[in-house]
Formats: sequence, structure tokens, C-alpha cells
Amino acid sequence: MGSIKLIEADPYSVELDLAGTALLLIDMQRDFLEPGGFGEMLGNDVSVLRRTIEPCQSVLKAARATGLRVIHTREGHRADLTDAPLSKLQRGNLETGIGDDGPMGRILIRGERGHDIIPELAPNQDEPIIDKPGKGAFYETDLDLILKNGLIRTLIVCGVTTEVCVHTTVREANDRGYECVVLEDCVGSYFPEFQRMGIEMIKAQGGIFGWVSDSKKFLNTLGN
Ligand code: TIU
Repeated sequence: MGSIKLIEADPYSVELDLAGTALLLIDMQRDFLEPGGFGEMLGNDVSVLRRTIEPCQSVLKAARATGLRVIHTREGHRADLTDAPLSKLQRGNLETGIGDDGPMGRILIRGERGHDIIPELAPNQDEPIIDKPGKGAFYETDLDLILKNGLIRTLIVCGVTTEVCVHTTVREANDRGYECVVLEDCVGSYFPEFQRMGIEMIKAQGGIFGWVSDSKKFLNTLGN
């Protein structure tokens, strides 16, 4: 730690000061990646996101071995739904929506089985979990405080879904002065065209929101 490493990325390679870099794993929850959760209730085939699990596992393992700060997020709500805006609760006219009973417990509710992070990427005890009510990881959370206190300036971003919670978070991070490197094979969308365009949008215009790299390049950078 304390060393500066170069990661190959688009639109150009970027220096990572490892002491000021964190791995951010966004919403790798059963509710999005397993059947019977929020993702499926929205009408999606959740199996398409599962290709992200293996590269995320490799990246998480390497980050832990290097001593990088690791932060997990989960999208979800209080059991009484007082932190969920009516607009979100009503969106989609879903038969089984947020707060309703599903096969993995109440949909997108904290403490339910579906809300938890998939076992393949289970957080360690010393890794903060940010419970967020919105799509962005900064909105009404203490993520910014945790990053500032940890002197973190650069985020290696993984998670789901690319065009929703990943994009919202990367855009929020960018406006707050954090540098984001999104690992393409570690982020996923239910829609192939949104995955492609979501990635394009981040790295266009000289890297308007950040950089795009992948798990192999990240592992090379850490010397794994
Ligand atoms: N629906 C969808 O693509 N995503 C979400 O609702 N939340 C996250 O991206 N985590």
C-alpha cells in the first residue's frame, strides 16, 4: 500500500494511488441477481447479470489481498417503508412490488433474504455496507463521509445495474470530485444495449464521468 500503480483503461490509462483507492461493489443483492426478487418482479431475466459474479469475486479477492478499502452497497427500504417515496412504490404498477411478500421475503426490504448481498460476494466484517434508499449510493447515505474520512479519491466500481445504480452513483461521485474506474465485465445490465451504451457514455468525451477498464487489467495492476 502507499504505492502508485497504473491501470490500463479507456479513454486513457490512469494512476491509482492505492492508499486513496476503494473498491465499491454496488447492489450485488439477491433481489437483483436471483429469481424471485425485485429485478424479476420488474419483468427482467435476472440470469443475464450473473456473468458479473465471477469477475467481481476475483476483483474482491485481489482488493482484499492488497489491503484496499472495500465498500458494499445495498438498495432497500425500512420495513415500514417510511423512507420510500410514493413515486417509487407506485412505479410500474407491479403486481408484486416494493414491500410485498415474495419468494425471498418482502421485496427490497432491509433484513429480508432477498435484500442481502449474494453469498458469493459476502462482505467481511471490516467492510462497510451502505444501505441506500435510492439508486445513487450518495443520496441520503454516509458514503461521502466514509470516503472523506478514509482519504479516498478514486473508486473502482463494480455492480448492478450498469445504467441505473452504477451510472447514478458514478455521476454523483464525479460531481463530488471522486475519480471512478468502472470495470466493464464486473457491471451488468438486464439489457445488452444499455450495457453497451452505459459503458460508452462513461468513457466518451475524454472520460466525461470516469474511466472504463476490466477485471483482468485491474488484477494486472495489483500484480495478481
Ligand atoms: N431496475 C434496475 O435496473 N436497477 C435497479 O432498480 N437498481 C439498481 O440498479 N441497483
